Amino acid sequence: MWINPEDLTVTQWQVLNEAGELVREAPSLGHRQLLEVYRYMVIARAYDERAMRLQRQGRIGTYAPFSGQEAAQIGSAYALERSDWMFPSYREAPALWVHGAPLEYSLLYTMGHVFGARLPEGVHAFPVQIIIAGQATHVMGSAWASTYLEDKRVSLCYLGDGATSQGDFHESLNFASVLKLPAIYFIQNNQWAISLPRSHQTGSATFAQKGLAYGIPGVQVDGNDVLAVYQVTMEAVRRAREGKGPSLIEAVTYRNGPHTTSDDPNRYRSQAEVESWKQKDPIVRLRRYLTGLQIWDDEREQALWQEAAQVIEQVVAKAEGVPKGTLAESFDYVYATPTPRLQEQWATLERGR
Ligand SMILES: Cc1ncc(C[n+]2csc(CCOP(=O)(O)OP(=O)(O)O)c2C)c(N)n1
Ligand SMILES: [Mg+2]
Repeated sequence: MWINPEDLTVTQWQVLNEAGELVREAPSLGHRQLLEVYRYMVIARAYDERAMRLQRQGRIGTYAPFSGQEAAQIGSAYALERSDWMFPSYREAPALWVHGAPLEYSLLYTMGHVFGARLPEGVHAFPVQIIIAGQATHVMGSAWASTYLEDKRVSLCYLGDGATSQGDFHESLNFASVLKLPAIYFIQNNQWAISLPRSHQTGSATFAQKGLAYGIPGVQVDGNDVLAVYQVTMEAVRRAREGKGPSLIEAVTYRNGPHTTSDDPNRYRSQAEVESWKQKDPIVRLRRYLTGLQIWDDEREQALWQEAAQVIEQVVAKAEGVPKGTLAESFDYVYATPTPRLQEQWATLERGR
């Protein structure tokens, strides 16, 4: 008579095990695409390491590192068409990059430059969302617009484990299900919401099942397995494009670094935990697979990291070459006509000079 959560079994989807061996059939990606995905992952890691150092040198502002989450982000973004819409949070530089946003925009963003939040024309992504789960409502609105316009676009938003406790998330799921919208809720369960562990975040056994009460299918995927992430996201994209409604994906992964550069994770998590996740590193796993396919070796690995360093050097030079913004600029692009409150704030600022 009772519907019991214990009766639900969720099996984590995996394609590549930690040794980089196939545990089931691989998605249909050719060698060229596999190498492209690996290149994205390595350059993203190099970017992250460099950005951490730039912050310590005072060259960028507060930074939210993503190291450890490359497979979750790149595997999912790779499944989208460039014409689809992406709604990122503050940790998604790699996903944005795969979706066509030049990396220097992410750096500009952390420098507090307004243009960091204003992506080039033709990049179908919204600005970084800092308000936890705010983008869940946007993804729903965007997917609704696509239904209305019949443009066959899919809208995907990235959310953290913490975001699933916000009302916006639940309201959005309900709308998306009732209206059968082409929306994808991609949850990166990186085990922590700042210092709050996953165990304190929810009483649900998984985040994958969060959509069920709303009538939304869900899947839990090994978020450090880029092939598995790509495969399940492709499935969600197909469903959305065929008009079958929204999907929810939980990618189980780990944030290797601090929440942001102003956080000290040693105060709330053990070194043993961090070490255990290093064994599951998404980059190492794909490298092992590529090596097994005999399309990768040490020489290529070295060359790729050298290329990554050069790419990042150019990204830094481009971002630092953009003239510093003015404070006045932060009032632009908010409303076409400034509201009385904005005018008041501006006047206060002027008086304080
Ligand atoms: C509405 C709202 N409440 C609180 C915060 C402060 N805050 C910033 S990040 C964060 C934790 C989010 O954790 P999670 O959703 O797991 O994402 P992660 O940072 O792990 O990627 C919180 C509470 C915020 N930005 N917005
Ligand atoms: Mg989290």
